[in-house]
Amino acid sequence: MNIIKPKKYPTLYYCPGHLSFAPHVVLNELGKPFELARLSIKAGDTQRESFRKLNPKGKVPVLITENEILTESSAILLYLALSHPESGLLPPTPVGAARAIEWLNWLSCMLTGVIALNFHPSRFTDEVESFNGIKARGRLEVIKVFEQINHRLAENQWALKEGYSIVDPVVLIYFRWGTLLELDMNQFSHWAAHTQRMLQRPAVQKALATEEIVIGN
Ligand SMILES: N[C@@H](CCC(=O)N[C@@H](CS)C(=O)NCC(=O)O)C(=O)O
Repeated sequence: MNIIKPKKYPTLYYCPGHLSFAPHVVLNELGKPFELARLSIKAGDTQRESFRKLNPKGKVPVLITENEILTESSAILLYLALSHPESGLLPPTPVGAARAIEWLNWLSCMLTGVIALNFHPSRFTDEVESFNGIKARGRLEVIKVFEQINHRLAENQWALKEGYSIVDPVVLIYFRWGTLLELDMNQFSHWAAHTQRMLQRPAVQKALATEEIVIGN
């Protein structure tokens, strides 16, 4: 694959099961043509020089539009929603939009925090013998945050009271990571119900099939 020059716009660079899943779902929801470029983090694709020319941070998602290279899941999601206001994927009120950012910011900070403690203890210490302690602590911290997510999802059908939005696919991918951490995700009953609602959506089903991943314990 020629990483630098996509054939069509927009093109989403993604790795199956990662945060790029959220903009992938949103692109499906919009129902307009787009291209996907699949990368493997495991195989080192995100650290290759060619990819780092697109995103020096070496992370997915990246969205290439005709004029821009966008990085950061929250920015990409916001761009997609704002450029398709008819989709209703972002509430039109200042407070509604702020609530969306509140969620997105919170969730994406988790990646470098409690989630990384579990999946990447080497980012926090060079002492291999400390890895298990960091992971164990990280697990407790994840559970605390997951309880808060569950609590917030008790209030409405979707993350925002206005309805389904760009936030919900991000919430879904964190649910999957909970299952990968072998947490019993059914303990988070409101979140588990949210996941079931998400799984009914054709855009989600299509993204899961394309990425060849499943969600659930
Ligand atoms: N803050 C970024 C985080 C993106 C991120 O951490 N992506 C991970 C996958 S979930 C990644 O691409 N990792 C590749 C690597 O570290 O080589 C965002 O919200 O988009």
